[in-house]
Amino acid sequence: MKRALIVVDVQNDFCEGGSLAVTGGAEVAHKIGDLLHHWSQKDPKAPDYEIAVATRDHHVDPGDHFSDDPDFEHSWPAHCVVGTDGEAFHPNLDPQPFDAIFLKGEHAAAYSGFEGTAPDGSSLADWLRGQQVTHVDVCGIATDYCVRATALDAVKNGFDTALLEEMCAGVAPESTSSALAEMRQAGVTLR
Ligand code: VGL
Repeated sequence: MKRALIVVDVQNDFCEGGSLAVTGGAEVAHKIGDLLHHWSQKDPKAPDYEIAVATRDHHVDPGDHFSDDPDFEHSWPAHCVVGTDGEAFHPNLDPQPFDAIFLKGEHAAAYSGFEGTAPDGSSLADWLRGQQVTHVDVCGIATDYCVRATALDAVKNGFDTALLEEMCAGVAPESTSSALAEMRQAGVTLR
């Protein structure tokens, strides 16, 4: 058994003050930063991850994923545009000791971190398998969109998958509770 932490899209635009702010985003960034601090200090109380990776929304021109009149379900205000501060990790996510960072969504919507690629071109699934990872814990933003899609794809790719519910923030209460139910149904352990 080898466990990895997957930190999904903890970026400025998804936190308070960003263009697609999710309530509680900055607090989630702080909690994950705290976890990463203890983990990187090898604190015996920290979870036993052998690997930590992050995903980032990384848009250039994602077509109708962006809209001037967004419905906040299928279309969104412009966010996480490459080269802007909104695309950067939130400063509360400190430290950022990631073994790899997977970027997604340059020219189309990409909710799942499993659609992302590392700088060497490897996909998240192949990269994790290459590290002999069997178990993943998923956290980040947003519970009802990118976290949901990433956790569901983790299960589909054969990883034993848990969601760190307290380290996630959702766009809307209803879609967040249905996403939690769907993840549980798919075999994700909610922690
Ligand atoms: C996300 C909405 C639009 C997310 C990304 O990271 O969950 N949500 N794009």
